[in-house]
Amino acid sequence: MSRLGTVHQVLGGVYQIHLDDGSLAEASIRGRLKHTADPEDRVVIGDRVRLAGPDDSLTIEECLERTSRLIRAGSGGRAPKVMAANLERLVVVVAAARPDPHTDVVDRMLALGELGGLAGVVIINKTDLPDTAATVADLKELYEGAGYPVMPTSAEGGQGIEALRELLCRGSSVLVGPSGAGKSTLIRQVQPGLAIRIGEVSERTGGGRHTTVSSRIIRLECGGLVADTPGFGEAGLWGIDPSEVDSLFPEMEPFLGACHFRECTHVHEPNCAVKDAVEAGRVDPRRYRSYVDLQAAATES
Ligand SMILES: Nc1nc2c(ncn2[C@@H]2O[C@H](COP(=O)(O)OP(=O)(O)OP(=O)(O)O)[C@@H](O)[C@H]2O)c(=O)[nH]1
Ligand SMILES: [Mg+2]
Ligand SMILES: [Zn+2]
Repeated sequence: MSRLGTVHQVLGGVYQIHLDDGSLAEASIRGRLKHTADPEDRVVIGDRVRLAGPDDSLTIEECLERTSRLIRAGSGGRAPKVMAANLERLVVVVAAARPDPHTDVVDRMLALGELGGLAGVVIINKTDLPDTAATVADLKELYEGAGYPVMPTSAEGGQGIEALRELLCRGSSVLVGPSGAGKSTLIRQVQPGLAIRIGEVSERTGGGRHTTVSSRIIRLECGGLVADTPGFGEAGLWGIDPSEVDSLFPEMEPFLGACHFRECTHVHEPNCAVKDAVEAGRVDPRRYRSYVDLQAAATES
């Protein structure tokens, strides 16, 4: 008899499963699924799986079709990495300072979410730190202008934690963002007492120390599912055609049909509606720059 469950954590080849009957179990995986080269076939957190075998030695027999996926391209020739499956929302966490936010990194993460079918939200954390008001206002304007909800938070001062709790208690979310931005700390603010490791920020670099080393899904007492992931900086797009990159930038959408050339890449063509929109201040030049970078990366790969 087969049973269904959801993968909540993968550690050293052991899969922690929340079975649909409410119980927890560990499972191993069949060789065929383990050695697959296609990232679409690698079993990751969030995956719905069919299991077989006795309770004390369950095996994952099959991975069901995904409703969303977070896949980033491998850097330096490494294989693409699936980070999470079937989650509804991508919450990009950056710090207003320590570490300083980089909009190109945020843009790439949001694009990964768009590509995988997750709804993007931007959290600007550490608003308690001195001299960050201008940065917070700037990022808020930038990402609200692009169509994303933006929530300033402070795990220290409590700002925005109630709103974040409301967000995370609904449906399922995956938190991504640079190491040290405060992803794990925020989850613990939402549910105090949760056993979750928090790191320090390096005095020297202002960056984090990669405290969270493996992704896992936490079921909050309020019912929400939240995946905490290790911080990562580079996040290339995987498996996208260069001509589709513009569809990952929601604020460009209104202009996409209006370029002179039907196959316009919005980079070097004349009479480009997207470039006109940038000129007219309707698309932020930083977002456009990120678009150009991702477009070029997709063309190379
Ligand atoms: N001042 C301030 N510090 C914070 C805030 N949130 C988190 N921190 C601190 O930032 C450091 C890093 O927090 P973590 O929660 O470990 O960061 P992370 O994003 O999970 O990092 P990785 O697991 O390495 O990806 C810790 O020292 C936290 O106490 C905040 O709102 N304000
Ligand atoms: Mg962490
Ligand atoms: Zn164009």
